[in-house]
Amino acid sequence: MMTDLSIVKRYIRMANDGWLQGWHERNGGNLTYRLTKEEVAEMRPFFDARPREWVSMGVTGANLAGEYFLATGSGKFFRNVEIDPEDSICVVEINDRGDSYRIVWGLVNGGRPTSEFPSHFMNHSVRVAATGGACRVIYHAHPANIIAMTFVLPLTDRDFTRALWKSATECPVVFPGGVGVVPWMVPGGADIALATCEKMKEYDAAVWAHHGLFASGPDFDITFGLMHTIEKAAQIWVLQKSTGLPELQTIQDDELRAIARDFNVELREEFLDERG
Ligand code: 2HA
Ligand code: ZN
Repeated sequence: MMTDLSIVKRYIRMANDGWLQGWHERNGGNLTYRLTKEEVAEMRPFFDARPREWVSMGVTGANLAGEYFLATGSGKFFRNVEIDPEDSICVVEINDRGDSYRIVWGLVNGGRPTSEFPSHFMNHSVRVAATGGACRVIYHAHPANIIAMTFVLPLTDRDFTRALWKSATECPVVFPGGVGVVPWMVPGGADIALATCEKMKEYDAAVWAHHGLFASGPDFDITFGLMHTIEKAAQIWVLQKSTGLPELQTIQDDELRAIARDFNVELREEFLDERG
């Protein structure tokens, strides 16, 4: 059956891993994966005999026409994905204009793909273009520490990137391009989708002020790992500030450059201060 397929198992595992991290209270967060042609062929025997109605998305991603996505359902809880995937997740097909979807499997008790599907869809479109087709995963979660940071740091890409890079030595290696920051906006609509897209043209992760984090990548490991690394760095930042003690030392900008040189990554130079 559908849930025996490797790709579906790995998708469910990622959703459950996020739940276990505490990033998905209630119906918080959403996960979409753009299927390969081979994966769609494997799935096709399990598709519903009659696909559901086409639903207009109000946004267009011409480069995603004819693609298929695994998606969490709107109002569904990550906590339930592993124990009841047929009720919690779905596969959707995109039409040949790239502006509508229809459910071809899953959400057996009714429902729609995630309320953030327009955001996910538009960001897949942007990331597919930015990565030459490599990007397949978009993941949105509500990790507490990165959200906490959005109350006390200026909401700029530079401030967040520097704070995170300096909180844990691996960070500049994992996200050398930095992270974008989207100001507080109403979730679920076209505005937050477009604002996030502007950031995701340049970054593979974007912070949503007072809300959460949006991350993208070529596969589940890399995307989950990016979310995990950013949130871990945010936790260290928050813990460090919470001691109330003055900061006696940190990683210097030239030390960030030294990491980049040895690990062969290119840091966004405009986020670094002048050479010392
Ligand atoms: O799915 O996380 O941003 C609920 C949300 C909306
Ligand atoms: Zn959210």
